[in-house]
Amino acid sequence: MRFTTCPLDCFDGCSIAVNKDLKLKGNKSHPITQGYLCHHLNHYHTFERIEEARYLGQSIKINDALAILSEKLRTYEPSRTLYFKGSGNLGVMQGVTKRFFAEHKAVLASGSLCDEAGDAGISEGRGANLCLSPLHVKDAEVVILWGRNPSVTNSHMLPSLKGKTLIVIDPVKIDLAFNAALHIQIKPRGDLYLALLLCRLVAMEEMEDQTFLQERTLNYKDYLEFINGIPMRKLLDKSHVNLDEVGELLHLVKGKKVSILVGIGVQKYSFGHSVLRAIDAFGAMLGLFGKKGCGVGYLSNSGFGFTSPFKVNAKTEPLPIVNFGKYDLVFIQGGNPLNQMPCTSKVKEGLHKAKCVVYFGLHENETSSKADLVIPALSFLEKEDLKLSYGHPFIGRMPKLVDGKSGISEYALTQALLSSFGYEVLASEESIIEGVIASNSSEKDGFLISKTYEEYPYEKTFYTKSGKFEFLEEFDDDFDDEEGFFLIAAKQNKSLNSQFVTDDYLYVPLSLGLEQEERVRLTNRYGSAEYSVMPSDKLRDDCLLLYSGAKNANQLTPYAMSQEGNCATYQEMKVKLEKVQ
Ligand SMILES: Nc1nc2c(c(=O)[nH]1)N[C@H]1C(S)=C(S)[C@@H](COP(=O)(O)OP(=O)(O)OC[C@H]3O[C@@H](n4cnc5c(=O)[nH]c(N)nc54)[C@H](O)[C@@H]3O)O[C@H]1N2
Ligand SMILES: Nc1nc2c(c(=O)[nH]1)N[C@H]1C(S)=C(S)[C@@H](COP(=O)(O)OP(=O)(O)OC[C@H]3O[C@@H](n4cnc5c(=O)[nH]c(N)nc54)[C@H](O)[C@@H]3O)O[C@H]1N2
Ligand SMILES: [Mo]
Repeated sequence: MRFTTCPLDCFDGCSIAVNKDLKLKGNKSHPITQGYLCHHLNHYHTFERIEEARYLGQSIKINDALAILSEKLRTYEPSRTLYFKGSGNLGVMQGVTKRFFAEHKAVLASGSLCDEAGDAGISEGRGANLCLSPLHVKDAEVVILWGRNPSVTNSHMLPSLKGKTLIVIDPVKIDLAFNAALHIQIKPRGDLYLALLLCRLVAMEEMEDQTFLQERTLNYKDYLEFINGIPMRKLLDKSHVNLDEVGELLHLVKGKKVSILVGIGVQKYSFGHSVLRAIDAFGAMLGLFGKKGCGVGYLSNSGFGFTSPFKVNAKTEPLPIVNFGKYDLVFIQGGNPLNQMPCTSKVKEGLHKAKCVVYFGLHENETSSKADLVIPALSFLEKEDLKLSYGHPFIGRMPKLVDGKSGISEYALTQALLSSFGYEVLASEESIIEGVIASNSSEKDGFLISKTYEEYPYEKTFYTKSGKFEFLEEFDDDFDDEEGFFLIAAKQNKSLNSQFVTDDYLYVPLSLGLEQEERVRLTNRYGSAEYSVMPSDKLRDDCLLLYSGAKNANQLTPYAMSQEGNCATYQEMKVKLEKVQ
């Protein structure tokens, strides 16, 4: 039996036992994985891979693909070459390709389709974004799931939720809402206002942790003044909650060890950074940071404390709104922008205009089908890598376990390009990987763990300049809550974004009186598309839902990015619905 780590974009970063037939099993002795895996890994070998490289629709040898790539890189101006990386594989070594493109003076798409708006807010208040792992949450008495859906996106958190008082804040009645002591079915985009409302009430009820506020925070008085200036009516209307619910929430958390687990649901908006700062402020007023079983956890900065081996200086463009059409050569690695990026019509138009689109990935998808040059990647079992997880502090080795039949690793592709262009080549994979590990790890129960978590997160310090927690001082919200439905973007069990088994239904509230498979058209200023519907009793009457990876998931999402963090804002819009006759 040999061991590796899951490469997928997920909180869990599972430790996997692999037998000689390459069957994957959850590592029983790993404190997070506890012997079980998700649907994706249990069926990993059943998903079709790209077997051969191809150019203009014709199969070619991998070496010919590399020769064509080199030739294209020489043909087009480096300043008109774009490097774009998705999050299909979150291994540290995936970033190696950036080394070549930076050296070549190409433009790098930089920013996020995911969590960076929230991350920016957390970084402003706490100086660094650390995780609350399942081992930490195990010691909580109350857990608030705030725009996060662990039974789908973080199943290895579930054992730590057993027996806890659960509070769910989500516009959707997610599975865990059925086990919750309280479900606040909040209006989408209302979380900032709910968090400020909670802060107001904590102050009114004198529930603050005064010692924490005095010793560990910076500008609390100004913050109180700021929130007291916002009319109560506005806070209630914008979040669409009532005082009974909020009172119940405060009653449930009073004097308890509380972990607040926040997901990306709350921050898919222009002011996403402020939402996280407001939730953090609520946590700080209750004095939750740096203590056993307590805290506010989000998708953390997994690389915090480690040296990053592929840090480069390069010209960048904001990723969520990058205009592919401005470039001659577009190199896309580990992503499917034609399905996953916001505003599909813009992406389509841009990729159509670019002279040569290269797709470097594992599976066929919307983007590979439009690419001129397709280069198959090796799977995580076939190359050397290392995983730092955004949901727990364990470091996962990912040794090469088997030779790949086709495809090339990111390291080998980069090394080939660097030497073809006469640039300085890379150090060995082993030395890069060991260098990262050595920079910030220690051993715990036979596993490597980030040194940052030898104590409770923020136990000794915040990572801001002042060393203290800093409250938010303002926010900017000019969204026009026009007529129409909110369109929620969420994750589902059998897909990992557009990989594996996707679900194309548009979920609609029962109040619309639509039948399963009825066809409807959604329209807004960004686009229009048709869907088959699936009625659901889990939605608010003002919400529709499409899962990540659904066909046409991004026809209506904004060509825009967040105020901070260069992040996509998938839910900063509303849609109109009409039946298709
Ligand atoms: N099985 C599976 N696991 C995954 C993924 C996957 O595709 N499939 N994707 C991975 C990735 S890339 C990520 S980033 C993480 C994301 O992990 P999560 O953040 O847990 O995932 P989401 O489903 O995007 O959002 C969580 C919840 O936010 C709610 N929500 C939407 N809008 C709002 C709002 O305005 N306010 C509030 N309070 N809630 C809102 C949704 O209804 C949803 O239940 O999961 C990772 N894990
Ligand atoms: N409408 C809507 N849009 C969304 C979201 C949503 O919830 N709703 N979620 C957003 C979020 S949170 C995220 S993180 C993004 C994700 O968006 P993407 O980063 O585009 O993720 P995937 O759809 O998983 O596509 C990843 C691709 O990586 C390739 N791949 C896998 N492993 C490897 C490897 O080892 N090497 C290489 N070279 N390629 C590999 C696979 O072929 C796969 O097609 O989408 C965002 N877009
Ligand atoms: Mo994500």
